[in-house]
Amino acid sequence: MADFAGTPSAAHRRFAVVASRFNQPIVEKLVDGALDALVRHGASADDVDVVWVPGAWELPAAARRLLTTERYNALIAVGAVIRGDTPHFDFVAGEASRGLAAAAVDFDTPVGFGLLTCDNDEQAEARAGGTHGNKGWDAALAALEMADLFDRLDVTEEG
Ligand code: INI
Repeated sequence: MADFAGTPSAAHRRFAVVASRFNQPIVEKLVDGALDALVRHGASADDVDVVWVPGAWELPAAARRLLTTERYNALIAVGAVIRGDTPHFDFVAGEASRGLAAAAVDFDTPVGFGLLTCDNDEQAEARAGGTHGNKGWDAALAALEMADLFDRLDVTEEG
């Protein structure tokens, strides 16, 4: 029986953080968290790009555009969708989530999911470096582990 698991290592790998500007103060903290995770696991600044889009709705299209370049071992998507008085939240959060999942599967490349979908600002602050951690950091860690796992599985396929 073979057992496979990735270990988070950024060395000799390239990453892009794709971030949505809507609710920018919160999203900047998610970007900082993601970059901190990448650097702490061995990424060099030259191997990480940060790409900004207007809102979470635009994250999937940007992710797909980045993945077509084949420059990256993984992406980390970060953003913040905060519920308002209309059903708008459900459309933006739902399509952004679905689109990011589809991009990862369609391009066979990990996409860390650091998109906050919250009822209010307090919930978002708590998850952007507050009492519930930093979901940008968590998403980057998952992307690091998955990038390493995919490389290990590639070697197995070739062998
Ligand atoms: N985009 C977000 O990233 N978060 C939100 O909370 C949000 N709200 O509430 O509307 C939001 N809307 C903008 C949307 O993502 C698009 O940028 C816009 O519709 C233009 O295409």
